[in-house]
Amino acid sequence: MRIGITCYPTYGGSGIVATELGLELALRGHEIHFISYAHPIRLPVESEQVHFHEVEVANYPLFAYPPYCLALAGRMAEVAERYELDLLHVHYALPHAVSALLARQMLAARRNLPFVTTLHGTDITLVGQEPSYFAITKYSIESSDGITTVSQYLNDRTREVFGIEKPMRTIHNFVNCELYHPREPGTGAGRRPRLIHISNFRPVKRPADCIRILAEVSKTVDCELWMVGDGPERGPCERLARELGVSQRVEFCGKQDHIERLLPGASVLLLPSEHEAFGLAALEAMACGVPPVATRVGGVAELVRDGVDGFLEATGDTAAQAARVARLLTDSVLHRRMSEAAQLAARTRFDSRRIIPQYEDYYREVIGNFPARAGV
Ligand code: GMT
Repeated sequence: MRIGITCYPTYGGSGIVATELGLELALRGHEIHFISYAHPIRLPVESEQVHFHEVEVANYPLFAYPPYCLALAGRMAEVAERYELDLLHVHYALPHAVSALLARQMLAARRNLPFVTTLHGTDITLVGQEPSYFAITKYSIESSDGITTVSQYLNDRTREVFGIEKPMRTIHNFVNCELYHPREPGTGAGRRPRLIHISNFRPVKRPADCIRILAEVSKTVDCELWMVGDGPERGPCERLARELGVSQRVEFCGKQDHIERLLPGASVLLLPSEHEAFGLAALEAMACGVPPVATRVGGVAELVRDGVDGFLEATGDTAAQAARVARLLTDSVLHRRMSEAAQLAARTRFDSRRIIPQYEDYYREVIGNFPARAGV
């Protein structure tokens, strides 16, 4: 198939999933065209089956806001026609599904261009519920030829909040277990255990809770914390670390391209989010044998089985999360058991080799169901 993929190219779960999906599909012989305003971060510069088409957004003094949505629609239509795309797959509803809808209409007389929208989380739980975006989010979802959600939780929530009656397919996020795996036994031995948090440091991720957890755990266990990523909460986290007297134990690593190299060096992943449609960072950690201590929100429980391959606690209950972390750091038998269970879950339930065919099947279904053009 020839597939156009649109996503946010910056750091964030939806862009990462879209990029990894495109790369995996290319490995399986499909021709992939990324269409976005910048090169997605995890996309290699050169790759035979993968192409990147930049969207240029011309500005004009009259525009208070350059109309990216329109420039994207025009580029989608142009790329679809030139490269004879079979389908567009957009990640994150706004504005991508609206642009895809326009592109499909622009080409309607000349070519079929069905589009699939994958809902990732905040497009439904936060942004889509803003009064100014609610109706257009609902319309763009209802107009999609196929809709997927990254968890059953998000599927149910979308139905509930937007009253969507069309079928939506749940396809869980995935991880490439050949790339994400534990490191050789013995490496890193002798240094103090490390906690790790990976996010875009938005308020919804509650990264400051990681600092509180570290402060609590380090009262009894000598440990450190790596904070990977960047965003608006980073400054407040740095200040809190100073206030709580743990700044010597925290490393703010900034944005990192090779998470798979950092994760295996950690003992526990912290995911204290307020909302989480899935929790991709937890899955990547599990594949590396790093048990997550996460919050019991959204779709996280579809991934982390409490007490089996990680722990789930209430949002904001940093004392309970710290107690779980301390136990994992001091009980090596428990840690080994959870680490092995986490790897097994990643391999048997969420490996890309299991999940990617679900997208391929769905694309075929959507293309097959797309109404034929009049006279064709
Ligand atoms: O907040 C982010 O990291 C980006 C965000 C998004 O909405 O694009 O991530 C979402 O998509 C990820 C990939 O599908 C999911 O693993 C995250 O759970 C989800 N984030 C939230 O729901 C807050």
